[in-house]
Amino acid sequence: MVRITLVRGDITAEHADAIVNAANSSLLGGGGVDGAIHRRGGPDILEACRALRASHYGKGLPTGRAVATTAGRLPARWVIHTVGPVWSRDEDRSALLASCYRESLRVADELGARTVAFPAISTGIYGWPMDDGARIAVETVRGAGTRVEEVRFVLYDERAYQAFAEQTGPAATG
Ligand code: AR6
Repeated sequence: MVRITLVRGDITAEHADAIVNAANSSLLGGGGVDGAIHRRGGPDILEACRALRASHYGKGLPTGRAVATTAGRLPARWVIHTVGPVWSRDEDRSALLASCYRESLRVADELGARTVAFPAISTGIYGWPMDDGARIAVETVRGAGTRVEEVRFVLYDERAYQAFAEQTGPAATG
């Protein structure tokens, strides 16, 4: 079964086989973790994203899907870009958020990645409530049936870390 660990920090510093980017469907970068990944990873990532747009995703990468590129200058080998749903008060989009985690792990399996680092997808600019985002993340990874050995949730602040720790229990924390 996949081992889940929690760390507090900046995902661009992670030495994992793959790190996951909370992207948008344009794949052309943005703010938040997406901005940080492109900034620190350098132009090769954007170039790879542009190539993917041209070959496969002219209309954008659909919400809930995932796709991999080089990690450029980052310490990881690959960046897996996934598009989280914008949180909605009126509509339950949980299945799409779960799909981001599941699809990212499916791509990681295709790549042969053993360690994968995730941010708390959709919980920043896209407005998803942190506790619920943490619950969906942990439940989905536990149920994913992946060959990935370790999933590391890299949480940017104490509030996010505590929300995930609530879901995993003490086994995942340092
Ligand atoms: N490392 C780890 N976590 C981070 C980092 C970092 N360097 N920076 C932010 N976070 P967000 P979203 C946390 O907004 O909500 C972009 O413009 C942050 O505190 O990055 O999925 C995209 O292009 C939050 O808990 O992603 C999209 O347009 C979590 O990462 C849109 O934002 C996700 O916050 C996606 O919004």
